[in-house]
Amino acid sequence: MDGLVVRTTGSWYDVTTDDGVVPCKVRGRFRLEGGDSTNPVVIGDRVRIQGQPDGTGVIVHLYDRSSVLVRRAAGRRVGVSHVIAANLDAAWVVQSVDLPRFNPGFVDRFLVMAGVHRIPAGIVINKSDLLDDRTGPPIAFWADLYRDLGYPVLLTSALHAEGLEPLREALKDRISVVAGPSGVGKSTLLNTMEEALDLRTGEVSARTRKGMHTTTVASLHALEGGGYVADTPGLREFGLVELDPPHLSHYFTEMAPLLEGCRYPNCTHDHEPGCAVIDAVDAGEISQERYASYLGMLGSLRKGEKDVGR
Ligand SMILES: Nc1nc2c(ncn2[C@@H]2O[C@H](COP(=O)(O)OP(=O)(O)OP(=O)(O)O)[C@@H](O)[C@H]2O)c(=O)[nH]1
Ligand SMILES: [Mg+2]
Ligand SMILES: [Zn+2]
Repeated sequence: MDGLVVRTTGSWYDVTTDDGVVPCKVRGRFRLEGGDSTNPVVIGDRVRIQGQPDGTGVIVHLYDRSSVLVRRAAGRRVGVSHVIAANLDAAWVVQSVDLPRFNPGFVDRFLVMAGVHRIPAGIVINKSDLLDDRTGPPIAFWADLYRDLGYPVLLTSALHAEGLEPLREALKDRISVVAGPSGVGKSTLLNTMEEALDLRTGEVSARTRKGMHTTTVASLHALEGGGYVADTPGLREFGLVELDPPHLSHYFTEMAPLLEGCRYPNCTHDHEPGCAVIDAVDAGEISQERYASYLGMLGSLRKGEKDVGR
């Protein structure tokens, strides 16, 4: 029997089949084949299962994945990855206008990792009800910047049920994931958009202005209009994996078309003479913010390489 993995908790995997949801275990060898990943079977995986007399199942085969969204495992070295979900058609990074504050570094890292795995990505900016004289200008700046780069940017308020129609349309008939820091309102947004969902939501701490990590496991949900969406636990940071420093610029959409113009083919665009990217930054064609973000990522990739080499 074939099915779709919709939830994983420790050693159990909920698999949706023609007979409904079957709680499954994984045959031991998958753990060994998982390689450098902390989790061998993830939501979005297509699997074959063998039913057991007690109504549970055993996952006996993992079908090839068309895509994966991967980040560096929390607190691990660069070489160890955590697969968030498989077989994704789209990946949305969710941020909020405030509480917690919009985090462009998180967005840029997410966009790079989606790019590496060839998953079309977009940005949801939630809590639009918190737009005011203070929050408005920076949010307008970031929204324009990412739109100019060609990414879809959706502005929503889960609280006031505003901006949900474009989101619903974007999620229709495909498998998508929403990911972002804790407390930006990922679960609230999905609950408001899709009444049948009853995802747990939590407060943002008044002291730290951050979320409390309410969602603890990723889960995939069928949508009324067709398609599936994955809600995921909030992340402190989005760690990069599987990237050589000279390749990073390929995933900055404003840099990629310029790379032929650099004097050195393995230019990292931070110090080399004759660099087309540095020229474009100086000419104001690439934003200072994105370039700073690029340099930050380059630094952490280099640092990570050294860690792994030890
Ligand atoms: N003002 C405002 N608050 C919102 C909005 N959406 C969600 N919230 C609040 O933000 C807090 C966090 O919401 P959650 O949906 O639990 O956030 P999350 O992103 O799922 O967080 P984790 O599961 O911890 O990753 C809750 O108090 C929500 O009521 C919104 O559009 N506007
Ligand atoms: Mg949540
Ligand atoms: Zn260069």
